[in-house]
Amino acid sequence: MYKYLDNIDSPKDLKKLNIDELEILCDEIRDFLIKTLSKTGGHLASNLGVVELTVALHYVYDSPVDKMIWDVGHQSYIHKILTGRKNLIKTIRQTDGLSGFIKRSESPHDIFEAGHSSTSISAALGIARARDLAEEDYVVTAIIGDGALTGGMALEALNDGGKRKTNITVILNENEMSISENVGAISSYLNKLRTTKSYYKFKEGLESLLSKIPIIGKKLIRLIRKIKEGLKTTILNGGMFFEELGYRYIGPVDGHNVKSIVNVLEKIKKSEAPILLHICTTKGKGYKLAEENPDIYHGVGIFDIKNGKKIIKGKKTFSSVFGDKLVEIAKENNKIVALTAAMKDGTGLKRFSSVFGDKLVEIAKENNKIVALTAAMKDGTGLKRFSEEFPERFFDVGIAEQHGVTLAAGMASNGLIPVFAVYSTFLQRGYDQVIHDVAMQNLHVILCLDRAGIVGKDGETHQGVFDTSFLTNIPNMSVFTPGNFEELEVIMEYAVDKMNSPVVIRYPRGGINNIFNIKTQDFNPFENQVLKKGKDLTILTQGRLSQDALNAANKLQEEGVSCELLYMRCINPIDYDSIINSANKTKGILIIDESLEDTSIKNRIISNIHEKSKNIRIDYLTLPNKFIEHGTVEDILERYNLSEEGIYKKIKEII
Ligand SMILES: Cc1ncc(C[n+]2csc(CCOP(=O)(O)OP(=O)(O)O)c2C)c(N)n1
Repeated sequence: MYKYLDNIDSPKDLKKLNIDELEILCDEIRDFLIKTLSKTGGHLASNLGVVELTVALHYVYDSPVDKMIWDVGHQSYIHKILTGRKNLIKTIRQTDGLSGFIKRSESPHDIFEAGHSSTSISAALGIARARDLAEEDYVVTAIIGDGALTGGMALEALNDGGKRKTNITVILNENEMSISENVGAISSYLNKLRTTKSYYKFKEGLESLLSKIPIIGKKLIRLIRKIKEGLKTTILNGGMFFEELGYRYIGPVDGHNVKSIVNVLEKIKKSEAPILLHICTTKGKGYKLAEENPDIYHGVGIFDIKNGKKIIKGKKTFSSVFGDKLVEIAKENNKIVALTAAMKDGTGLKRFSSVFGDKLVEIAKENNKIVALTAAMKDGTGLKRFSEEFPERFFDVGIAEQHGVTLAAGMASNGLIPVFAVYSTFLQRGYDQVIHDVAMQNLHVILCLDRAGIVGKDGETHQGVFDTSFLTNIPNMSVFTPGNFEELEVIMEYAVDKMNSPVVIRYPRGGINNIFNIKTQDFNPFENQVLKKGKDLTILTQGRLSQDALNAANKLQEEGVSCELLYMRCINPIDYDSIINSANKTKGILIIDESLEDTSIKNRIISNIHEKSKNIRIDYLTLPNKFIEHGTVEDILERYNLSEEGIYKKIKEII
């Protein structure tokens, strides 16, 4: 039971409180967030950092008339709480629950959707220019973190907005962190500003002091305003970068002092000029473990509030039950030893990201041409170890995927072998660079695409379901889709040692339990592998769905249906010969692909096969042609029949 929070169902209720009560409300919100997110998981640290800011914004401004645009949107939970969704926060990121990001369909207070970073200033400018053309009057505010400010788009927008003097407020939430520590020269500059005295306070204080001096005081203020530029340069120097770009710089303001923020927002509310308000916050504020480890608590699963320990929930697998039981037995019996044949991680404890990271360290030890790149995703992509072992060969470019790709191209053109680990969805940002800077020059850049396919709780903005279409149409580009950890390792070796052209290696979030026998010795990675022979239907699979397909085929075998399973490890170029050979025998193909119907490789296969043979029936099982919603990976795959059961049913339907 919360004294104030319980009574807040909309920003109107918030406005009934006085400023002292706001402070108590902030404490209540923190408590509510920690307790709720410990049971659901989510972006805890980022949200704890913006409690006071969000409360102040909704206290001073009149949402949704005044518009707030949240960059990335991962820090919008308090905004959701204050705009009528408090009781649904417990469903956040769950299947059929609230989105973890801004969603226009959820509330009129959600103005502009995101998930990828650095878009808020451009969107705010667009909204403000539409307002101005319609001669309307309301406040437009972009709220952007110092991490997101490293993205090129944010700087493009600042550049545009400052010149045209579009009336928006940019609130820069500086906490010195992206997901891991923030990088780059602007970050160092902000850091310096953080330690300077508040320019805003000083200037306001000075002006109010002078205004008290009769007659001469006003003249002095005018004079001071006139020599403002010089004064700033010589004495204050605060925010000059932003002032030069055309913004009135205000700050730094303590982002955990709700009174100060309310005070500043009240003052700038009526401003006609573009403003950059710099607030300083602590990521994870109010939960000691998150303050100490903001990177770990950036996005968390379910955890124990007392000690921060992860609580792993989910379906039990035979493997995990076996593993737990074996430990229990071994404690009692010291004769027990455990053996495995390269399948230590079938239990899902290991992830593709960590296998990738460890393998890259191993390869880099032997080959000093290897360099690793990330766009602010060192931890997520598994590059932490590499960054520690080879700091001089590791490059975090900030949230700047475009720059990352071209930087890699430059490195490759001068003899290095760059490996850029990037999430499938974020590489969408670097598409032109992949074509124009990497592929066209046929450079040996290795793009390791993590989170390919369905990613789960992050939903629409993060699903890795487009790269299969946008990367497999590029000349010179080879695209591999390893189906288990061991195959990832051998493909990485192959890409480094045997190739001298652009390579993509795409793999899903987490781990998989593919137990089928993928050839990893004396193999040609461009050829499909026959996993099971059959005569009734050819099934084409790749990546993580292959095991489900094999299980379904085996089950059908018992019912007298014999499927031939072709495992594709490379989806560009496609090994059409093996497909046509098999299909000439079975007269039917089922293509299974975890991409959208229209982005799937099925389209290329269908047109190629139909050119060669008209009497082969082709069916497919893909995701539907829409932006795929959030939910657990299992729920989403099951929902769209990309599961053992779904594949089984589809084959039966065809046969
Ligand atoms: C284009 C893009 N690349 C990477 C990410 C992954 N990502 C999500 S939040 C984040 C850090 C953002 O830092 P900041 O803007 O400072 O916000 P904070 O969480 O620190 O408040 C990153 C890198 C993303 N959302 N978009």
